Amino acid sequence: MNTNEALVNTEQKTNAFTDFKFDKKDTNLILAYIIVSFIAVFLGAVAGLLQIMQRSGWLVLPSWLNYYQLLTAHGVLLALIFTTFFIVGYLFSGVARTLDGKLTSAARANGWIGFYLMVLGTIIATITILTNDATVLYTFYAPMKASPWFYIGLALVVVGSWFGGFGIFAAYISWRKHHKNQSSPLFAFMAVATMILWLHASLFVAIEVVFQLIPWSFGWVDRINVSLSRTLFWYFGHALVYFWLLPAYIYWYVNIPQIIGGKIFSNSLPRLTFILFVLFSIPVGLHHQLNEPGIESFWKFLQVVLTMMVVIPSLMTAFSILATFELAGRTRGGKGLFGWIKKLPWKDARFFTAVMGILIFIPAGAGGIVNASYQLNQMVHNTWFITGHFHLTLASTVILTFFAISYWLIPVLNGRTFTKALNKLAIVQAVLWSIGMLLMGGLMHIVGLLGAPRRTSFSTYGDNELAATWLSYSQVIAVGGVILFIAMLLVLYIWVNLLFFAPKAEQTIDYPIGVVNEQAEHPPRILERWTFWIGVSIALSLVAYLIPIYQLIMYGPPGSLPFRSW
Ligand code: HAS
Ligand code: CU
Repeated sequence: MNTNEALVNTEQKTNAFTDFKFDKKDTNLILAYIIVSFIAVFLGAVAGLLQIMQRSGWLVLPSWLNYYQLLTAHGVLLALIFTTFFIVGYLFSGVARTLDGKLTSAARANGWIGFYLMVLGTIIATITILTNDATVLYTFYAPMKASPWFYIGLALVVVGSWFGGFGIFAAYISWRKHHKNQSSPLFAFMAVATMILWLHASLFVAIEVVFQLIPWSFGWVDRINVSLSRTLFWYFGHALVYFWLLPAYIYWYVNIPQIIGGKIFSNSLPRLTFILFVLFSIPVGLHHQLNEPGIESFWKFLQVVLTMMVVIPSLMTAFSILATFELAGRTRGGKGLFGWIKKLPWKDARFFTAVMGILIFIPAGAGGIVNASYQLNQMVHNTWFITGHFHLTLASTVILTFFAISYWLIPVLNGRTFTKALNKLAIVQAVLWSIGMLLMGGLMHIVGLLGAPRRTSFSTYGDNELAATWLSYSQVIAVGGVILFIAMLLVLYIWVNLLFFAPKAEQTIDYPIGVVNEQAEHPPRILERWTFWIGVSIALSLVAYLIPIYQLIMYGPPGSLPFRSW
């Protein structure tokens, strides 16, 4: 079959549900994931507030609680638990909506198995953090050691999320069977790509946890190959950041066009960007280890080059969403070079909140390129610059987008209205969140350049002069943290209202799925040949990782025991 052959475009058809309503069984599953994510984000935010106040000298923690414990809770609950629950819930919702309007029973069953495994894992891991038996931060770097139950808890979360992925694949495969020769709806395509990326990457953290950390923490083996464990972690860890980002991109590409009365600009370009992420998100993890011994600089440099490749799909995204916004603004009557900007629905929190995230991504992404530059990394590695970087990416761009999603997703699921009053509050929330993050994340970049270390509790460093400058920045950073916490309380208020108290809507609320621009070309068939792309992804990862991992296992870096003694 000709690989360039065009497929029938289904986007138009799937948009034809005017009176779309979720099956109750799907609603329950999706809501379960979303509600747990809300609980996690709130608890994580409490830990964040306390720790930034401690680090800035505003607060002395009671003897039963310490800074690193809070930092672990903050990282695990936000970066791992909140994100994964929210993402799986959101992906299920869009897959159900675009693939014939409901999930298959196999998809649902996998969804529930995944949910219970993840909840169980979360409870176990959280208990070990609270009892101070797992104060190892969210990256759980060896040789810091946690209770084995912490690793078991996290393993359950990862395996649970795989079932979420299997559920999405099940729905997709069944749809493909019944719709031969059609390209899948964009949302479903992107959800599948995201889950392929996730399965590939998280397999390697599972290997680290199961074969290294669990045996070592139970005391079955005495020693651990530290460099190998970190390398396996980052094999997973960089792709993890795209596992957070891609669902936000799905929202920008697929849902926002409908919300702003525009059209999806192209049906092929977004697919190509997601394929590029599947290929290039993984063979780049060494950019987190540029300053670590035991890995030859050739491999580090190769992965730096590949990191620059993974920037390309984000630049393509910048181009495409700008085009989508401009087309929408012009359809709404915007004239002149910039007149269309004014015509965008700035007062709609579902748009505004996400756009705040999109705008913050411009400096945030630029910071990422600084981190990835081999030489500059020496300047910023292990400083607060990096903490600033991921508060502008994950904690601004991604989270603001997730807030925006929640404002229509809950109403679609439970039939309550996102009232004008709630919408106004949400706009205030987005403004406060952005100010708080820019103060906190922005200044962390600056003070990081002055040398302030990351992952460090309050210290005056023996009244050192330089440290005193860091401390003066910390005061403003902590103000940012307090503003953020207020914004967190606002969004919590909005969620509780949307879940329980907002008035029931009189009509069904439609799930926004954009229509593809009529002039857009049909996507080429090759983009949907998953086995081919998975093969290329594995091949690229082998090129980037096979030899460095082989060397770590056979010879071991200086100071660490290899698997085979020499
Ligand atoms: Fe990163 C460390 C490099 C993106 C998260 N990153 C981290 C850590 C986290 C993280 C959590 O190379 C810390 C891990 C730890 O604990 O140690 N990062 C990059 C690069 C990118 C990047 C090159 N990071 C992210 C994203 C994250 C994230 C996204 C979370 C979601 N990062 C690094 C490196 C390190 C690192 C090193 C290790 C540092 C060290 O030494 O430890 C790129 O993907 C960024 C590409 C993005 C862009 C921006 C595109 C802009 C767009 C918006 C356009 C807006 C328009 C305006 C057009 C180039 C799409 C619209 C118009 C209107 C009118 C509204
Ligand atoms: Cu990275």
